[in-house]
Amino acid sequence: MRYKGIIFDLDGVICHTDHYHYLAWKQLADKIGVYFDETINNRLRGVSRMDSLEIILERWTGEPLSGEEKEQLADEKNTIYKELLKQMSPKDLSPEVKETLEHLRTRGLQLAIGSSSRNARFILGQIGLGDFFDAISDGNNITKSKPHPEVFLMAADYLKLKPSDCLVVEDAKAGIDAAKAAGMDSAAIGDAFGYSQATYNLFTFSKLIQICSAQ
Ligand code: B16
Ligand code: MG
Repeated sequence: MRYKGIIFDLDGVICHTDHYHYLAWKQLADKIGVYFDETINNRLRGVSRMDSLEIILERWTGEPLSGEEKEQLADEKNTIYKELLKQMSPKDLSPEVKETLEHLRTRGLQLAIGSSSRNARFILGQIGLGDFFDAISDGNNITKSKPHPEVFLMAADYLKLKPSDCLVVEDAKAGIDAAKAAGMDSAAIGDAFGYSQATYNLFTFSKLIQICSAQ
């Protein structure tokens, strides 16, 4: 097989927490009087919590905020977001994603998560995949967010695989760029579909089986 491991982004690939991110940021933005909409929210895909806040604060017109104040705002958003995540359950994992993951495992592939989120383990638990992946590289083990390759290089390292043996599945252009910077092939889905830097485009998640079956 062409690959030995697959590294999956979480939000926008395995499940959809993007709307919860939107609702939580929107609540915070409304509170501090900053304009925020779905288009701005799209720029937050794959971006770390603090970098997301910086994007939202591009429209902030008040006095410059201190690092501590920014941390407080990010914490406030995360509290709202985590409360929303409690609604998630195994019903938020689509049968197509579940069956494809199980099939890929039976083919002997190593499967990992490569997510910018610091809530990745909680989300995986909510959707019933708490013990499924062979490795999890997330926002808690990285210092630089996508498009920096760190999150995927760490995932490959946890799997004990060379980057060139790994395929990354991503919904964010920043994530596709991160895969390329890591020396990994990538498959773009959702918002990243059609992005020129991706190795493959996934019209549907199950198309991964075909890609991985090729020599
Ligand atoms: P948290 P992914 C990313 O997840 C989200 O796409 C992005 O919108 C979010 O800001 C980031 O995680 C950090 O999330 O606040 O939970 O640490 O797409 O890399 O799985
Ligand atoms: Mg994503």
